[in-house]
Amino acid sequence: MNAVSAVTAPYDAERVRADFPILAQQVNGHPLIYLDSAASGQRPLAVLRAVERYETHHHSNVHRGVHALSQAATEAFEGARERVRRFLNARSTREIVFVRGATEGINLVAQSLARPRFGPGDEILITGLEHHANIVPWQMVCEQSGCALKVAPIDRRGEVDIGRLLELLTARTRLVAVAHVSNALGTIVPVKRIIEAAHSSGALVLVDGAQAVPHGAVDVRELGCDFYAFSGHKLYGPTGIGVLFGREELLEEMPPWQGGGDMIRTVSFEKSTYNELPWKFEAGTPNISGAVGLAAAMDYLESLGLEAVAAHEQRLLALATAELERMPGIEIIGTAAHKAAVLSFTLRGCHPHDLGTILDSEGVAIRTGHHCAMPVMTFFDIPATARASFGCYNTEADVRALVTALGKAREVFG
Ligand code: C6P
Repeated sequence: MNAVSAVTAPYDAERVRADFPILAQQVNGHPLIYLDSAASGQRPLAVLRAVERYETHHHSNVHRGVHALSQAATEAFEGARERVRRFLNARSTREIVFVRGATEGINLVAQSLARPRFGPGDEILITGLEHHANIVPWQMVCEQSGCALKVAPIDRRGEVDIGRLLELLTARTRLVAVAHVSNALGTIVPVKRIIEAAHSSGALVLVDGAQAVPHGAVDVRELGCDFYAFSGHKLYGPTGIGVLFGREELLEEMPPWQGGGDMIRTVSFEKSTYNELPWKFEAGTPNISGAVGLAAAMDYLESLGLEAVAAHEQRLLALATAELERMPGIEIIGTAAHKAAVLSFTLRGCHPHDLGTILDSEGVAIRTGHHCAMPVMTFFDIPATARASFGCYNTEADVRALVTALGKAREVFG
């Protein structure tokens, strides 16, 4: 993920915003200021239209029929897979498994790779900033197989303690599972460095890319990761679709984790044989329109330019950070040197939920809570944070609206 580099053409966020019809509405009598893209991005017209076109003209089941519609649907679905392959620069579409989202992708690796192969004496290494989706599946595998879970700690800035991580990386470590970007803190984790260290110690690496793919180009070959999981809905695509990239040699050796239609080659009551990659891991009718929408979202984002979007978001993050740092009573949680477009904070004397409600009454949508990262909250000894997150459509005016609404909240609670 290359967060920022020089941008030539000026980025026109107002024009980008106009591509997102949902943003042109009033909430509680105010123009909607959507600062919750880390929870779910909104969809541009290009995505809405691609899904509508598919549903209106091409829908049928995939891989099954000889009739024209089934072939059109299969082409659309497999075309989307090729689009994802290009987006990630994977070697082959055999490495691109469609799943429901990052959560399902991680569970697939936990159940298909780790559960049958890992046992007592083996270790899985994660970090202290993981989302529950990159903690609980590994805890389940540990219960099922007898292997152990190790956690590399974070520091007060919200950065992974790489020194400790390297100490915890031993010959017993079979897999390192790490977020590329923390959803609760915004920290960009130096995953390439972690991957290199893990590989030289003989461990595989899964990267949870849910919060990284919207904020910079990801090249799985350049990274060298073994698995990379993300969700379509954080990338301005539909919900219920996501991707697990896996290196072909690894996926080839892994057993299917769900059985049913499409994942088989032959079935008899005595024995079934399995389909080729990637369909071996796609039991049942897939989310076809979701894949079509995801491909359209990738086209859209690349038309804006991932680097340009990332640079724009970095400007908004820097502006919002500077403004909030000036406000007495506000504490920013997560001050890593390299952050993506996430700003978590607390206001003294005000529960984040109350803060979220006040901001909502001003039309400003932020997320409050533990952000499915309870260990992060425990580490900072807080129950929750308020979190503003930025996407390609946010503007400096959105940051000013956030600051103004926070000013009102401070008048109430200050
Ligand atoms: N984070 C947030 O508001 P799913 O639910 O499968 O699409 O994504 C799960 C997930 C995995 N990893 C990271 C780093 C994430 O941020 C998320 C989802 C949302 O932060 C919802 S809790």
